[in-house]
Amino acid sequence: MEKWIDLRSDTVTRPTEAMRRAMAAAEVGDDVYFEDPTVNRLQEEAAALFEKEAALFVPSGTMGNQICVRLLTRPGTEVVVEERSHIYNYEMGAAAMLSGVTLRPVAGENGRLGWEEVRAAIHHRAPYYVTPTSLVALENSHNMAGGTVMSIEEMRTICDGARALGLPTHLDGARIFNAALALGRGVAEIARPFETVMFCLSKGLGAPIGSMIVGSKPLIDAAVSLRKLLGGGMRQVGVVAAAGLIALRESPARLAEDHAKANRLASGLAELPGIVIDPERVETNIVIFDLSDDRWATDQLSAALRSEGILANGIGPRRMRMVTHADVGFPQIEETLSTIARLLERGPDGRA
Ligand code: TLP
Repeated sequence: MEKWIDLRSDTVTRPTEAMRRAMAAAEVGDDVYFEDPTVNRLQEEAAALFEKEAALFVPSGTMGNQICVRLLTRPGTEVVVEERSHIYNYEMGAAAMLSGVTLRPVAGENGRLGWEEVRAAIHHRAPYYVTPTSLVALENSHNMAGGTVMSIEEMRTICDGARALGLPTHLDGARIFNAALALGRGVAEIARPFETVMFCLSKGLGAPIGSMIVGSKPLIDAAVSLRKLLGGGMRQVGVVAAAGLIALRESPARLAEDHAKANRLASGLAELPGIVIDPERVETNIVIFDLSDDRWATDQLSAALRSEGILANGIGPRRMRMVTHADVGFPQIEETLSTIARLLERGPDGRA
């Protein structure tokens, strides 16, 4: 039993017993010489599953995204992104530092972009003094929009439109398996129109560390050098990849449970006075809600929950995010709901 009910993110999961056993027994070699058999197997399986020519194991989603941005852009150009995307908000301005590009944020509807908005943000054959666009990057599922999912058709329309203008596309698919489940489609179909896709083994899939990028052989060959440049050449990293292999093979099958827990959490929250959430908008494992009771700010509710053994972060003065995952069960979801109900009734200063 976990001591905490930790709903801060699906990144907090501990490796399963099967993962720990596989890590202990992993066959390893020096991956900088491409000699780690476990890493090689993980990369081959990921490429096959995504129906791309090649895949590369990277330490984090951030590094994976940034390698792809660097691969597909040139300095002095612009990348079109959604305004609440991870690449834009949570990667420390890395695109500017590492690739010399600026980011052009476009407001989506619940994180979903349409080709019209994207097209309007693209500088194509613009006068010479306008920053040219070099890349369009999407995010699916969309984390900060509440785990929302763009349809295959929406993504394909954007990718086709971009390609017709000579532009490549990248998908931040940190939670692509959650998106695939919500869409009832395979990850390969989602990945098809994109030049590169990054996905995380260390979120809902439950591996302790690691992400993958997939794409064509020439792009992934170039990505190997960029990973080294960024300090991501990892030697006997088969000990980590072994857990990643289990995550890739076994974890997608249990994500439906995470979505069901998020659903239950959202519908329970919707019944509480002082909380605003539309449970219909919860499509995957992320639940975002607002506090309408002005006695409460998110930092107060976070602190009060922490003292009850529940961890959840604010993502704005009155907005909170809770993420379901393998280490939080249905009973803990019920406990979270009853604790929030009790706290809200009592008020932040302990008085009703
Ligand atoms: N997201 C983390 C935080 O950084 C916000 C989380 O707890 O959700 N793309 C997306 C869509 C992500 O949500 C994240 C991590 C990343 C990329 C970066 O992955 P890591 O943390 O492995 O660098």
